[in-house]
Amino acid sequence: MEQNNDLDIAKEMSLGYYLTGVTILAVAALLGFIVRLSQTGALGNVPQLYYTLMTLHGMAAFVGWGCFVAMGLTWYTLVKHLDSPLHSTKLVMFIYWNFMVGVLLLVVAALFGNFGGSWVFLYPLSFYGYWENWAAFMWNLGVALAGISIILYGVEILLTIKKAGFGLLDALGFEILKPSKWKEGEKRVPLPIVPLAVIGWGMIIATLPFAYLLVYTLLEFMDLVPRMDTLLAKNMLWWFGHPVVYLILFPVVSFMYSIVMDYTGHDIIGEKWAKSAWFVATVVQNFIGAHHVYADLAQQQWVHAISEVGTYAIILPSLVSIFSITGTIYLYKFKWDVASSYVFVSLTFWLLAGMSGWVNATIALNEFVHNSLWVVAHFHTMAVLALSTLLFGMAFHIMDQYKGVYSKKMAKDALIVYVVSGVGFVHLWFIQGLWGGIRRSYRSTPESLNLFTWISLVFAFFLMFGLWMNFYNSYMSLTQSGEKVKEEVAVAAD
Ligand code: HEM
Ligand SMILES: [Cu+2]
Repeated sequence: MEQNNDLDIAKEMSLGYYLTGVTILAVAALLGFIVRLSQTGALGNVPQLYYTLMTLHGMAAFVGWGCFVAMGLTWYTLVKHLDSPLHSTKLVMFIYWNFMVGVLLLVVAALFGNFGGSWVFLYPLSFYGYWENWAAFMWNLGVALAGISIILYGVEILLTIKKAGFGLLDALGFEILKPSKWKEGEKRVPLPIVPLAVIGWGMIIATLPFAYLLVYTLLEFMDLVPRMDTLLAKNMLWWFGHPVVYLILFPVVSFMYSIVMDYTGHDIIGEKWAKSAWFVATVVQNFIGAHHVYADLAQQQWVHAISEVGTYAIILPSLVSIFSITGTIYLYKFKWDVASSYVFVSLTFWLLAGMSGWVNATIALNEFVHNSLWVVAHFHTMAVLALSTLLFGMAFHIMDQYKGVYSKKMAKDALIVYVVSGVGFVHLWFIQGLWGGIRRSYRSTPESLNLFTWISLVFAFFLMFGLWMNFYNSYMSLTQSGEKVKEEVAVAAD
C-alpha cells in the first residue's frame, strides 16, 4: 500500500513535468516553423527575427522540452524499478520551479531583449550582438538556473538509488566486475536504473565547468574579470554541451528498457553486456565534448584524437542497447499498443541518426559537414524522430496507468503524421547540407536550393501538426479523462 502511494506521487510528479514540457514544445515547434519560413525570404529580409527565434526555438525545444521531460519521466522510472520512494519530493519540486524561473528569464531575454546568440551562445558572443547587454546577462543567468536544476537532478537520482539500498558504483555498471553478483538469485541493480545513474553522475561532473563559464561571463558583464581564453571557454562549453544530449538519450534508453519489460513481461536480454557498455559510458562520457571543435586548428592534436576515439567508444551503449531491446522484442510476445509503437519507431531512428552522427564524429568526414545543414538534419533526426518519440511513448505509458489516454487512436495517428513528415523534413536538410548549405544562415543556402526550403515547409507544417495532436491528446488525458472513462460514459448513456 505504502509502495503504491510512492508510485502515485512519482507518477504525478512525472506527468506534471511532462505537461509543462509538452506545452513548451507546442510553442517551440511553431517557432521552428517561422524560423524555417523566414529563410525563404517570404517575411522580407529579417536576420534578427531569424536569429532570435532560432535561439529561442533551440533552447525551448532541446532544453525546455527534451531535457526537462526526460528529467521529469525519470521520477516515475526510479520509483517503479527501485521499488522504493524518491529521496526527496521537495527537492523534485524545487528542481521544477527553479528550472521554470530559468525558462522565464530565457523567454524575456529573447522576446524583449532580442537575444539571438544561438542556443550555444559561444563565448564571447554574448558581448557582441545586436541585442541589449541586459538581455545577454539575463540569458546567461537563465541558463545558469537551468544548470543548477540539472546538477540537483543528478544528486536526486544518486540519493534515491542509495536510499533504495544499492551501491552507487554498482549502479554505474561496476557490478560487472563483481563475480559474486552474477550468481543465481543475487539481487542486482535493475537495468533501467543504470542509464539514470550514469547520466546523474555525468551531469554533476559536466555541468560544473559550464557553470564556471556562465558565472565568469556574468562577472565579466559587471567588469569584474578580464576576457577569458576563448578556446578554453569553448572547451568548457562543450564539455557540458555534448553530454547534455545524453540528458535526453540516457533516460530515453532507460524508459525504453522499462516499456519493453512491461510489454514483454521479461527482463531485457544480455543484461551483463548492456551493463558493460554503460560502464564504458560512465568513464568516457565526459571526455568527448571536444569533437565539437575539430575545426579549431589551435586545439592540440592529441585532444582531437582522444575525442574521436572516445566518441566511437560511446557508440557502444547505443549499439548494445539497440541489440538487446530488439532481441527482447523478437524473442518474447510483444504487446502492440501506443507506447510499444512509439518504442519501435524510436528504435529505428535511433539507429539511423547514429549513422549520420558517425559521419560527424569522424574527423576526415567532419571536414565536409562541419556547421553545414547536414548537422542540423542529423540532430533533428535524433531529437525529433528518436528521442521525442520515446518521450511521448513513455508519457502515454504513464498516462495509461493514470486516468487513461484520452484517445489511443489519435496517439497512433499522430505518430504516423509526425514520422512521415519528419522524415521528409530532415532529408531536405541532409540534401541542402551535402550541397554546401550552411547552418544558422538567415537565408536559404545554397541560394539555388531555396525551392527545397519551400518544400520543407510543407513537411514542417505537418510535423508541427503531429506534435500538436500529441499535445492536445496529452492535455485532454490529464485534465479530462482517458478512453476508459469515455467508454464508461458511453455505456452509461446507452
Ligand atoms: C516542428 C518541428 C521543428 C521545426 C520546424 C524545427 C526547425 C528548426 C530550424 C528552421 C532551425 C534552424 C536551423 C538552421 O538554419 O541552422 C532549427 C534549429 C534547432 N532546432 Fe529545431 N525544429 C523542430 C523541432 C525541434 C526539436 C523537437 C528539437 C529538440 C528537441 C529541436 C532543436 C533544435 C536546436 C537545438 C536547433 C539549433 C538552434 C541553434 O543553432 O541555436 N528542433 N530548428
Ligand atoms: Cu557531441
